[in-house]
Parts: sequence; structure tokens; C-alpha cells
Amino acid sequence: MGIVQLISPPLIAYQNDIFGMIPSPPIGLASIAAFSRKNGFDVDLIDSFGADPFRTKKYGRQFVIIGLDIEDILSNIKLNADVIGISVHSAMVAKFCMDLGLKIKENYHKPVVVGGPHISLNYEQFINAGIDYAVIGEGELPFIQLVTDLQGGGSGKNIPGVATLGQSRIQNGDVLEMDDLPMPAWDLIPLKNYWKTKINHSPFQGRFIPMISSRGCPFKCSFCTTPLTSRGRWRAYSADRVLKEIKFLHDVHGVVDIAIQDDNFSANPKRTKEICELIVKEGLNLRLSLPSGVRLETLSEDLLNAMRKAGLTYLSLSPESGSKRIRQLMRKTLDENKFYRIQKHCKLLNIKIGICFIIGNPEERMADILQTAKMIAKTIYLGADDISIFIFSPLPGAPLAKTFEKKFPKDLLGLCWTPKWREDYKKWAVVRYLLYAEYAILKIIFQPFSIWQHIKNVVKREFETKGEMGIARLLANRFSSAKGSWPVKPR
Ligand code: B12
Ligand code: SF4
Repeated sequence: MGIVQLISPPLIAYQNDIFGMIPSPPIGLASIAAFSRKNGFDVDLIDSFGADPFRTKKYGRQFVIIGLDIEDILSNIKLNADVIGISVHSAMVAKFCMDLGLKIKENYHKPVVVGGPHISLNYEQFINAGIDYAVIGEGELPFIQLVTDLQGGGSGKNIPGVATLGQSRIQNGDVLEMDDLPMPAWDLIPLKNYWKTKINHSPFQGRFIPMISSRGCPFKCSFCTTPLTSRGRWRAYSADRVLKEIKFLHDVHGVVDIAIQDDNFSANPKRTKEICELIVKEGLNLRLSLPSGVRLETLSEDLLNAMRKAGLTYLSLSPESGSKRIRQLMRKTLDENKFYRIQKHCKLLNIKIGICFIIGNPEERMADILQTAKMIAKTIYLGADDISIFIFSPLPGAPLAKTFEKKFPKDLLGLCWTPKWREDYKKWAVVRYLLYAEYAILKIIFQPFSIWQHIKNVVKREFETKGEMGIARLLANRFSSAKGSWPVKPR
């Protein structure tokens, strides 16, 4: 019927930034690929990171590209492709993707379509720069409607969910019933290369993969863009469909570690429990993890028991700040009693817990930082295994970004959780360092026996916490000349 060329950009991060250097197979693009195939198109997919995860190149003064560069990608493009689609996950890859798209147009004169979380709120810049089409929101249906229209000689105009020059008011694209979506086309992604890096977003011990079992979020945190891109809707696969996908990943790809990357895996606790019961019934021996932060409101002891039985080994909770005032500014509710109670229960079940914080809100004062330090102390005392501290980065489109907009770096590079472009970055980097030092000292005091286990895990590269992966990454950075260690130093 036609040939679709899909491209996932390389990983772009500040050099040596362990908070930004997180590789992960591109789920969204794998889903677009699967749906295109289901509709009769041949698909070629260039996964620029996965194709060569040990190759690095400097990008500007401070950044590094890991994977294929623009020239490499251009030489891999199928010349007979009818349409080229590029996935733009975050602001960090926006400039690269725009340059790539324009180069493709210049060299191959083919229609270029962009899509992805960053595009949904920032498509106009791409269209104004000369990219032909931008797909807003969930992309499967609008993309196929666009490609089919172009194939039939159409202009690609007036397709719901697709922006193009002169069409700035976009009617929302239709979405499919979740269970009607095919499983991501993982056969098109070089998964083995990801496994070789021994780095993931979530702790793992064997073959790992990310999975999405639902889309969207009903909450409204002001630093986040998901409420806008999902328009407050939460949609999910049925429990049966989730089990089918997990079984497929386990049986066909030999996966044993599944990182569920949903924005809100337990938004419907009844469905979550059903999924867990099905996994147990099927007798699957898996490790499940929830690295992206689970809403406390949706958790209960009963649900955690079910998740543990199904294989949950790691869970991330995101109070974001110890200060109630800052949480209010973030529109983040937190029942502190429940927060500590749930941690104790995880400890009882031997589910490793990671706690995420965001520091550096423009309104944050010393008193707020001290509240966060106090919360860290209490969580470590209760047995929390891990903490992650990010420095607030205004993401284009998010409500809390408004005050920063005029100060954004022009190329949007640096809009990640290590925002070195911020005038007050140094101050927040010191605060982050001090909070990690507090964590390390309290860990030794309150959990002395855990240290030995962490060391063993780092040496064996069989990770139980994100902190262990962070240490492994720091060591790899330091001694990256060792063959096969990741990330390698930029050339
Ligand atoms: C999982 C995840 C990750 C994972 C995996 C990323 C990956 N390779 O897939 C990890 C942890 C690695 C990650 C890293 C980062 N992420 Co992230 N991530 C997410 C998360 C939670 C879910 C994405 C997802 O898989 N969704 C499910 C799939 C099915 O949907 P999708 O990816 O959106 O794809 C659909 C559409 O977007 C569209 N689409 C996608 N690609 C294409 C391509 C074409 C051609 C078309 C037509 C359509 C299309 O169709 C798809 C199917 O419907 C989102 C939040 C969110 N809900 O979007 C944040 C999010 C996208 N990430 C974000 C950020 C900031 C980052 C980091 C910069 C953070 C950091 N560490 O500093 C890094 C940078 C990564 C990079 N190199 O760009 C921000 C982006 C905001 C912005 N504008 O910058 C988000 C929105 C979270 C947030 N609100 O803060 N991330
Ligand atoms: S941070 Fe998480 S809970 Fe808050 S709006 Fe974003 S996805 Fe939802």
C-alpha cells in the first residue's frame, strides 16, 4: 500500500548528566509503527539511539548526542518511503528533530510529519519553520488518516488532530478504543542493544522493557504537561489486554523486567488489582516496577499486597516537596500520614521504594528546603531505599512555566531536570548536592546493612534501586574507556 519511514532521535543530554541520560525504547513510535502495519503500510523504523548506543558526539558546547547523528540518519532513510515521521519526545530533542526534518525535506523532498509529547503543545514552531505536518495528541488514527490522504493525492488539510501551514486551529483527533490498538512493534526496535547498555529508567536484573497500560492523567500538577496533552482523560487497556501484552513480551522477547511507565497505572485500582490477579493466575515469574511516580491517592495496603504477589519490586512515590506551601503551588495534594503508612507497608512487603522531589520552584525559600530535608530524613528512617532530586525545569506548555517563558534558551536545549541555563542553577545544584549528602549519611546511620547489598548490586549490575543505577552510571562515566561500559565519553 505504501511505505512509511519512522525515526526516533538519538538521546541528547548535558554531558555527564546522569539525570538526563536515560535511554528507553520509544514506546509511542513503536505504537505508531504497529498501527501503520495494521493498516497495510510497510514500515521502516530508525531508532537512532538503539541503533548505536555506544556512539557519542559533542552537540554544541555542553551537550552530547548518543546514537546516530543527522548525517547517519539521512543515509539510512529508505529512498522509496512515501512519508517520513519523526518522534519528538521532549524539548531536549526538539532542535535536533527540527533540523533533521528540514534536512530530509531539502535532500529527499518527501512530506515530513512530526508527533510526540513535545509536539502536542509546541507544534506551531515546527510548522512555521517549514515542517509539513504535526500530529497533535495520540497519533495512531490521525497519522494513518494523513498518510492515506496524501497517498490519494490529498493535501493533508482538514484532518482532525493534524496541523499544517495555515491551519492553526486544530480540531481534536479521534482516539481509538485502547484495546483496539495493536501491541507496540518491538520487533522493529533493536532491544538487544538497549540490554547491552545495562542502563534503564527503572531497576532491572535481566532483559527489560517499558510498557504503557494506560494513557493520560486526571490530576493537574502545574509543572506537568500531561493534563493538557491528555485533556484530563485517563484511558486504559483492559486487564486481559495488559496480561496478553505482558505474556507476549515474556514469551517472545524473553523479558523478565517490566517497567510500567504509565502516568497513572493505578488510577483505577480495581483494574490494577485485576491485572495483578491475572499475572498470578498465569504463573508468570516477572519483576514489575513503577518508576514514574504513583499517585498516593490511588494506593492502598490491599492493592500493594496484590501488586507484590504479581511481582512488583520497585515503586516510586512523588511527594515532590516536603513543604505544603510549595506542594500547593505545584497543585500537588499529599496526605502525609498515608505517605508514611504506605512506605511502611512497602517495607513490610519488601517492595523497594524511591521517593522523588523537585526543588527550585521560583517561590521556594530556605524554610521550604528545610521541610524537604525533614521529609527525606523521615523517609530514610522508615526505610525508603532511594531518593531522586530534580531541579525544577519549566516545560514548555506547562502552567508553571509561564513565569520562565521569556528566559527559555532559544533552542529549548537544557529544558530537562538539570536546567543549567537557569540563572540560579548553581544555587540549586548545591542544595541538591546537600540533600543527597543528607540522604547518604542517614542511609549509613539508619540502614547500615543495606549499603553492602547496594555495593553487591552495582558490581553485579543487577539493580534493585535507581540509586544503584546512578552510581553505576557515574562509574561508567568516570571509567568509560572500558569496553562496553555506558555512557561512553563524547568524541
Ligand atoms: C515514559 C516517559 C519517558 C521515558 C521513556 C521515553 C521514551 N523513549 O519513550 C524516559 C524516562 C526515558 C523519559 C525521559 C525524558 N523525558 Co519523558 N516522559 C515519559 C512519559 C511519562 C510517557 C511517554 C509515553 O511513553 N507515553 C505513551 C505513548 C504511547 O505515548 P507518546 O509517547 O506520547 O506517543 C504518542 C503520541 O505522542 C504520538 N507520537 C509519538 N511519536 C510520534 C511520531 C509521529 C511521526 C507521530 C505522527 C505521532 C507520534 O503518537 C503516540 C501514540 O499515540 C511522558 C509523559 C506523557 N504522558 O507524555 C514524559 C515526558 C514526555 N517526558 C518529558 C521529559 C521532560 C523527559 C526528559 C527531558 C526528562 C529528563 N530526564 O530530563 C527525558 C528526555 C528524553 C529524551 N531524550 O527526549 C516531558 C516532556 C515535556 C517537554 N515538552 O519537554 C513529559 C511530557 C513529562 C512531563 N510532563 O514532564 N521519558
Ligand atoms: S505529575 Fe503525574 S500526577 Fe501530576 S499531572 Fe503529571 S502525570 Fe498527573
